[in-house]
Amino acid sequence: MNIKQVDEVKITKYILKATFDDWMSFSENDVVIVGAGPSGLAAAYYLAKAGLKTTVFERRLSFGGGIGGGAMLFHKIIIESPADEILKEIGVKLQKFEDGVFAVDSAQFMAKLASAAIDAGAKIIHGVTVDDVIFRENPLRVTGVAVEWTATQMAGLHVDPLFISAKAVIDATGHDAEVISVASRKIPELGIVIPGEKSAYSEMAEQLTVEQSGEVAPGLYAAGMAVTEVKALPRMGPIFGAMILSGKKVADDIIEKLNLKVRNT
Ligand code: 48F
Repeated sequence: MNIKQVDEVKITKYILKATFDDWMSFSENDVVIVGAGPSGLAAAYYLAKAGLKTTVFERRLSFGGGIGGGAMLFHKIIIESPADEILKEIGVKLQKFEDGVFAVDSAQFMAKLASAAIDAGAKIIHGVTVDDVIFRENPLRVTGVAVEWTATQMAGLHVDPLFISAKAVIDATGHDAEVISVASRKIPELGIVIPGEKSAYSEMAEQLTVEQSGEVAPGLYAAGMAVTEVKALPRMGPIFGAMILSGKKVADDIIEKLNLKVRNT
């Protein structure tokens, strides 16, 4: 077998060219999603499938957020209907316990969900932290995010970020609702109040989290556990149906809004 010979400098040049082609493209987006956990990946899957230019920025060098840790590091989590339909669609194996309640393997769940989002056309960038938003007045709205290398932040270096535009920004950062928090603090005119999530009450939390997922200020949306933080909802623990359905609900809201805008212009 003859392996193609590529010298080191060519490797460097090809990586830089391919990377900067991508960064040039995704500096402007239909939707930016912050966080590649279950809600962010589900939103990315449906938005990309609808043909919207979708970029996900993920702080860590992996996918899945809280999926990977399973339940107290046990490698299974619970899914309830109707989210099982989505999992079937993307090829996740379900172990049925009772009507509408299933256990899934956390590794397969996060791999299949990430792969479904990427195959649908979403771009996922690892190792990048969103630490602020961009906004415009008249009318007041969030119009994008500020991004920084996670490594730069961890090193505590004083480095200015780059800015990325989006018609819609989704906070899918989990319990801390990091993007909505920074927007509420730095742009008080948005009128966002963050009461914080309540203790566990799973059956109520699942329903309310999905229902209350959506726009929290013009251009800024909450999905997943960020919703419980912003809407003072209870937590639910290692049951993940609402995370997937929350991502889908936010994607559907954005698709409808952006399509309406196109029709009206
Ligand atoms: O925490 P996470 O999994 O959020 P989620 O989609 O799902 C929550 C569940 O995993 C679980 C639960 C369900 O019952 O309670 O906790 O709401 O994923 C959030 C992702 O966002 C990344 C973080 O590394 C994780 O992968 N993230 C957080 N803040 C930032 C970020 C940030 N500022 N910039 C980029 N990525």
